[in-house]
Amino acid sequence: MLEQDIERVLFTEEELKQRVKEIAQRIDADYAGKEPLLISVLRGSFVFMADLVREITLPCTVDFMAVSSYGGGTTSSGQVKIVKDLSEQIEGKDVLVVEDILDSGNTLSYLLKLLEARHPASIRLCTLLDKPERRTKPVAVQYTGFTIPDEFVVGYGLDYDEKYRNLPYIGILKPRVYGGE
Ligand code: PRP
Ligand code: 7HP
Repeated sequence: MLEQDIERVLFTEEELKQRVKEIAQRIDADYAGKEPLLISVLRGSFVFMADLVREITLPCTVDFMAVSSYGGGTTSSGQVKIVKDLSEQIEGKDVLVVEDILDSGNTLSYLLKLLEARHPASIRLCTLLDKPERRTKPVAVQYTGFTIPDEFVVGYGLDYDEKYRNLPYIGILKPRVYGGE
């Protein structure tokens, strides 16, 4: 069972639902009269994206990009790989990048630069979780769900070694699972 590897629940399903709704309301207000393109950074953000987009009432479109920098471990390798690029052009569009977690900033500083070079009308970042203590590269973020301490978390799309993404809540993983104390 996945449950036995969880040290403690950080955010319950209900707390996540409530926060996602609040973020969607801000997005609705900020993008009124516009038609934002939401870009989900796979794989981790697929659950958050699916919930967020259903709380947004504005007309919007979605696209997906897959990047990887963690390999199988709990720290970024520093090397960002584009595994799948967008299906559509973003030039002239109001782009909102949707992520599950901002940690070292390595992935997003790379990705935002890459997307800016394609000349969107605007680009903003929405992350469900932010771990500011771990930041090594500065990243400007406009929408944050929760600021969390430096603990390795899983669930609601977030993985360790590709597992735990299907937990409906976010929990701290027991360090023994990844060879910690
Ligand atoms: C996770 C997460 C972010 C990145 C954040 O992706 O989805 O993209 O790490 O970490 P950083 O700020 O230290 O770069 P991961 O590489 O684990 O891939 P995944 O989305 O497939 O889980
Ligand atoms: C990436 C990542 N993936 C899952 N849980 C965390 O705490 C993470 N930080 N960075």
